[in-house]
Amino acid sequence: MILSKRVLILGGDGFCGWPTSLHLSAQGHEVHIVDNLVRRRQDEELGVQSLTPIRPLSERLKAWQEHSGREIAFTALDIAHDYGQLRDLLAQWRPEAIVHFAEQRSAPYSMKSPRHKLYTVDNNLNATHNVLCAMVEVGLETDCHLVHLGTMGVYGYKTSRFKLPEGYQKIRLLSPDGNDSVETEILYPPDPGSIYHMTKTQDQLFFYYYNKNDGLRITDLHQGIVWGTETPETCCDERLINRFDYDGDFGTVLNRFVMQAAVGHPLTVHGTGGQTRAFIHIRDTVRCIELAIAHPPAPGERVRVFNQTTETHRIRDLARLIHELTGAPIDFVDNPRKEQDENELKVENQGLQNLGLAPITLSAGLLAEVSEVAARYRHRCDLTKIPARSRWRPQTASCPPERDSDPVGAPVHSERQHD
Ligand code: NAD
Ligand code: USQ
Repeated sequence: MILSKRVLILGGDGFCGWPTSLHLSAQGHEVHIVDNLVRRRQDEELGVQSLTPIRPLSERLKAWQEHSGREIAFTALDIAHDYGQLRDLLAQWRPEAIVHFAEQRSAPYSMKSPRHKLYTVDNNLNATHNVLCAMVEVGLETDCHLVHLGTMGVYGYKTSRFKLPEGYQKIRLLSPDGNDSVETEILYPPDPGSIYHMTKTQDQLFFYYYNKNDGLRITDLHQGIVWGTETPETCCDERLINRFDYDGDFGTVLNRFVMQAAVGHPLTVHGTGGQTRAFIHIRDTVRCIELAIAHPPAPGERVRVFNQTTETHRIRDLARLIHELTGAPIDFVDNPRKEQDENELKVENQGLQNLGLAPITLSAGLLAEVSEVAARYRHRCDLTKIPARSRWRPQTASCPPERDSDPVGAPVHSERQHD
């Protein structure tokens, strides 16, 4: 039997947050979404829309109530800048679990221009720190559990002889003369590959500090690339449909390949496609969050880290698979990113499985499901938005800089409330 909890979902209007909110509500939890809807404004900034027709949040919530009889509350607030409102909400509602999705999550978006770098750092670091600081200010050290969505990218993508551990690395410290040594465990050395990924490595230090100093109970989920789009809850009414990002900034690789095949666009493999990455299906994302909430770390326990990923794949192998299934041609394009052309990746991921996760892995049936959604809405695709134009290396004359616009149509440094 599920023990019902009050769960605050920060970023509950997003790609992972929306299906998670519905899933937890369906499980009997009392769910309250906080979101400043910046992701919808980023679509406007980029001149693109989710492939699927996502409804305004108020309509989504009404549809869920009609469908399930369950209510999800919503507070519009910028957790990176409206500290006072966030603190007051925590004080009044006293969540037993907080799920923190509310960060700028695209690596290409974070590298578009200096202003996008500033925005990503300002938004993500202040968002995470405000949550932690507010939890302490209102006395949620032991009664509440923070579940954060981190990324596999904190470890970097260098080939290692060993499996990536779940967060911590055993090391042996040598005395300067080499005659003495002591064994200890440290956070795995961070190696971010973009400004976005760097913010997630900084989040880890915030968690380490607030856990050590204030005893906050925290789970950091290092999630791989999420693919798929629908969960049992989002597909039961078109008004509940999840977003499907396909553009060069927010679209992620596997969903992009599937939709590219559906709209007749060549599959855009960056470089040799020898990059190996970690993946998880959206239905497993929501299940992992459910499991993390059900199993909080004990009071006094260090930050718990799980690798929230079920499988690894090389990008060109995924392209070949989609090619075999659909006949779509493969285009090996210049890689706009600075990343290793080829890497191996072995990942420890037993933690969530030990809590009960039965992984969903890549299959033709699941790909067909994504393909069916992509085909249904292909008339909404703007083909000009497919190429990835955000570049990691300095611009050259043949590659004009992207528009250095204000990322969200508001001052990057908006005034903070420190009351
Ligand atoms: P998303 O952009 O679709 O959703 C994020 C949500 O947070 C949006 O609704 C946005 O409006 C909101 N938000 C952002 N900043 C906010 C702020 N300051 N105040 C209030 N709301 C704010 O992203 P997603 O794909 O759902 O990812 C959610 C989390 O999971 C992110 O932290 C991301 O780093 C992590 N993650 C995602 C993936 C993936 O493949 N999508 C993989 C690994 C980890
Ligand atoms: N790639 C292509 N072709 C494309 C798009 C991407 O070859 O059309 C390549 C990229 O160069 C990269 C890999 O595919 O090597 C993955 O790119 P991605 O855009 O799918 O994923 P990434 O930028 O790593 O970010 C996504 C999410 C992010 C999350 C991360 C998990 O946007 O929020 O943290 O996946 S991880 O990759 O494990 O760090």
